[in-house]
Amino acid sequence: MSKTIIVSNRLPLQIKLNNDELEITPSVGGLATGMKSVHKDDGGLWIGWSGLTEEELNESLEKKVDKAVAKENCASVNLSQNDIDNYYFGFSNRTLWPLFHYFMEYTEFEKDFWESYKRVNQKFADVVIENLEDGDKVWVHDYQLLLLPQLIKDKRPDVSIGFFLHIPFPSYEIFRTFPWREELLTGMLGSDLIGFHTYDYERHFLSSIKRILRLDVKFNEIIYHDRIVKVDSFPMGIDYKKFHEAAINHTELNTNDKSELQQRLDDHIQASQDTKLILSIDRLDYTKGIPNRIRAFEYFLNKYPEFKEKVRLIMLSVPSRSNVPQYQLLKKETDELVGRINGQFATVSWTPVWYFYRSMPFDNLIDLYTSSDVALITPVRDGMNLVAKEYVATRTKKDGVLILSEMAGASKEMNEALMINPNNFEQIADAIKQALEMPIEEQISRNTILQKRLERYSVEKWAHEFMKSLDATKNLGQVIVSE
Ligand code: GDG
Repeated sequence: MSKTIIVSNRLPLQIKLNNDELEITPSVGGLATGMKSVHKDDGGLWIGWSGLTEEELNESLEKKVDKAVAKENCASVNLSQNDIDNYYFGFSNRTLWPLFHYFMEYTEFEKDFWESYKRVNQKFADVVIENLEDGDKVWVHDYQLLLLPQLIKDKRPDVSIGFFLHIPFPSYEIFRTFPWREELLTGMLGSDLIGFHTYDYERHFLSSIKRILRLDVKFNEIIYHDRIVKVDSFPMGIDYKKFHEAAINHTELNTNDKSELQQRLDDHIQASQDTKLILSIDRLDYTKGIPNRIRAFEYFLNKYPEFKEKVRLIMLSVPSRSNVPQYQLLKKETDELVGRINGQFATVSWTPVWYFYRSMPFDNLIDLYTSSDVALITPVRDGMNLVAKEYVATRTKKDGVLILSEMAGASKEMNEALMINPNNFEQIADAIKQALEMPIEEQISRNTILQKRLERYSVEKWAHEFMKSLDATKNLGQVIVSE
């Protein structure tokens, strides 16, 4: 029976090494959930890095890892510490990530990073090819593996290959600065279907294809050698049911079953019924607009002083890529800004910003989503932003207001949110005021529409639509042959 091979940088598993014993737990992230029907229910295989470097594994441990991941329908690609430093922290996170998010000043064009990226993409290709059987399809994920589709296609032209980019594709003017731009584009063109979150990213990609490779593009189809490569947008959804049901169960908890965090949040709500909570959750990443958010909140408190002691910003910032220098600088800047605003405005009974620098278990995430009156999401660039969708999904009474940056891919599908430009503090301050004063009927009417849309376009539906479209590309190839 033919299967689908999913390929991503990391396997959907957390693997820990404990005195030569392996502890394996499945990841519960959005991608893993969305791909479940393609992966496990369909007899598929997931290929990726296990999270343990070659240096951490001796021969017998490597065999143990292979055996353990095989049980989860996975196969691992072995990477060395040098690969991780250069391909992952280097080329992926210091070149592609900043460039594709329009942070030119952070982008490093390092030949060594690029060479490592090519080598590691080849390592992935070898494992994919080793596991391919006739009739299999391949779905490659994200910016760490842009060269992989062509590496597979070269060896197995018969195989259908889909590629999905989870981050923005930048405009031609940005992309053209990239020294190895032709190689990157032709790497992607090994796919039969290339998917993006939004139509804008698709448009930017096609423009680079036309202007850099000078290829013919008809609507959303690229004529490439004797093949057609289809390009389309597939906005990724969330596991709506999981978030919505967790929120329903959460409201039914007895006091004794509540988390410590929830008890603190309840205390806060009880202490002053008219004090509101504004929430933000993101990885500590310079694309997420964290300093902008804090500065805009400070601006809001200065512009509308009547809200002092009546509102609190809860910021959950999850540590991320902390060995990359820009992330260390951002951490410092965030600490200082939070310190400044708390120092300036706090009273004996009120701290304006509650700041958590850590990741939290899923239940605490639900505590935060369900207790907050407003979600303030201000990325300066973001492929999609699933947090915006998760917040809305947990509003079981349909109250709550989402303030969303127009620079997030999610803004294209969430028109009922209060939309802001993350660089316009005046506008953010006014949106915060509007959100805090929004009549409950208006909140319900906005969230009703948003929830319906999120429920319909869940992450399972997203994966299904992508696979359906990939299957349909098989017929496109025949059109060319018969012309
Ligand atoms: C990339 C793109 C695109 C966060 N903190 C905790 C936690 N989370 C979960 C959230 C959410 C996910 O992590 C974050 O997803 P985002 O979409 O917001 O952002 P990125 O990590 O940057 O993801 C992005 C996405 O890929 C998908 O294509 O939307 O644009 O940058 O699901 O709930 N989960 C737990 N504890 C935390 O502390 N358990």
